[in-house]
Amino acid sequence: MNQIDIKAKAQEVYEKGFCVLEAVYTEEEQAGMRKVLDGCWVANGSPAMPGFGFAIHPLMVKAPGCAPYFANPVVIDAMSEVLQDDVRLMHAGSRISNEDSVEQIGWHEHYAWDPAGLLGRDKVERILANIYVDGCSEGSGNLIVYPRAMNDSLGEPRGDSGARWPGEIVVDTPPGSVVIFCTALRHTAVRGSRPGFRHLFGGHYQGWNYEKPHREDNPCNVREVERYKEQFLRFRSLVAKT
Ligand SMILES: O=C(O)CCC(=O)C(=O)O
Ligand SMILES: [Fe+2]
Repeated sequence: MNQIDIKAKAQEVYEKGFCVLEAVYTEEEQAGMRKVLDGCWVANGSPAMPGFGFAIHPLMVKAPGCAPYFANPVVIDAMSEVLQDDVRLMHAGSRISNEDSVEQIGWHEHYAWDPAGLLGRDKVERILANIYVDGCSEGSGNLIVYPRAMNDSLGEPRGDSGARWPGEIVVDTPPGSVVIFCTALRHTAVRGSRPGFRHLFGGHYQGWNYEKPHREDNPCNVREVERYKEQFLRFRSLVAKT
C-alpha cells in the first residue's frame, strides 16, 4: 500500500482522466463494507436489482456506517494531489448490482458544468473516487472508461450509449481498490460473469477552496455521521472545515 506513488497517480488523472489505487482496503475492511451495504439493502426490503441495480443516495443518511471507510489516508492524499487542495466530500452514493442487473449501464459523465470550462482549466476541479469492494474484473464486472486529458474538449459520445467504443479502456482492479476519475471522464460498467453482488460506493470531491455548486451535491455533513466525525479525524476533514 505504501508503495503507491501519489504524484504519479495524480498525473495519470491529468493525462488520461483516471487512476487506480490497487487494494487500498484490506480483506477485513472489504467484509465490513459489504456488511454495511448489504444491511442497507436488507433494511430496504431486499429488493430485486433489475436495471441499474440498488442505488443508495444520499449514502451518508441511508448507510452512515460507510463513513469510516472514506477516511483512507492513501486515497485522501492522492485526491489532495489531484485537486491541489484539502479534500471535501460533496456527494456520497452506492450502487449494488448483481446477475439480474443490466448487462451494461449507459455511457455517461458527471461534469455538469459548462464544458467550455474544460479547455482552459489549469487543474481538475472535481473528481469521483469509487471504492470497488469486490474489485473490477471479468468476474465482478468491469468499469470501462474513455480516456481524456485534462484540457480535451468533452466532444461527442464515441458511439451508442449501450455499445462498446473503440479506444475505450477496460479497468481491471483487485478487490478493495479505488478508481479516482475526473467528472468529465465518460464511463460505463458491465455486468460480471460471476453471480452475486457487486458492491460499489464512493464520493464526489472538490477542494475546500473550490466552492462551485454541482447538481449532484448531496448532504454529507449530517446528524447520522456526527459520531464518526469524532472518531475518525480524517473523515471529519472531508466534511467539516478545520
Ligand atoms: O458501476 C460502475 O462501475 C460505475 C458506476 C457509475 O457510473 C458511477 O459510479 O458513477
Ligand atoms: Fe457514473
